[in-house]
Amino acid sequence: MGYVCYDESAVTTPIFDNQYRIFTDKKKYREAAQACMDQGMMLTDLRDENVHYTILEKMQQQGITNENIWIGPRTVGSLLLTMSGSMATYQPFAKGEPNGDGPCVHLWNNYNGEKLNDVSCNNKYMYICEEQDDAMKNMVGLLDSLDVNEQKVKWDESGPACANKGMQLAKDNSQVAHMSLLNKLLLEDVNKDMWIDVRKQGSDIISSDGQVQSYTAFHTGQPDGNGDCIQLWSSHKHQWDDDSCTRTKGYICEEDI
Ligand SMILES: [Ca+2]
Ligand SMILES: [Ca+2]
Repeated sequence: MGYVCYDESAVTTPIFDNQYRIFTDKKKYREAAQACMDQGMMLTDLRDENVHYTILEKMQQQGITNENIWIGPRTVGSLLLTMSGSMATYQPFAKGEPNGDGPCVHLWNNYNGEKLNDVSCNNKYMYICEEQDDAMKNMVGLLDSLDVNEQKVKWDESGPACANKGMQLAKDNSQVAHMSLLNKLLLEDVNKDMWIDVRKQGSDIISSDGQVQSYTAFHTGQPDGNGDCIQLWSSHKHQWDDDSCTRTKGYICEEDI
């Protein structure tokens, strides 16, 4: 006897001609982000006040009140970035927020959803997905091209290990590339130090092909000069840290395009 499985608790509210959708099942941020992507959508950018207040109005019509709701943007260093890696242009944080208690951002029930708050991504909230625009589709493509390896190797060994898979060590030379790495680690729930294709050469930041790059994502207080290879530092939200190249860490490969 066959039957169809579906999650009855996942009530969805289509709004804006299906461009936005509110999901009322409560999930961790990464689970919510994955659920949106499984629908061909992405956690919403919440791009402006009009989108924000239309969502609040639709929720109220559905009797969804006093709820915390995940949106896509997360704090990265001092920036608030959308999942596709662009700057979040609309940031109606509550007074005193973001206070750094987590990188994930939600509509806050304390303010009837009118204000944003940063919290731990492990809280379980309802969430809002948005139909993917071109930047979101580009991000999905980047995520598919990345491969996270938890087996620990020295930095010098990480490039050849990727080459063995027909890939190369992942570059981190733009805000979008950086967000793709953070998204990948978050979606795969990996919180370990990771080598990437970034190192220091004198005062320059370079990749292994010798290309000097201007983009950096150092954690506050770094680089402090204790090594020439750059890791995504697990204890500091995977922002950059210079470290000894002979230490062993996981590594992220990308498709060699
Ligand atoms: Ca907070
Ligand atoms: Ca360091």
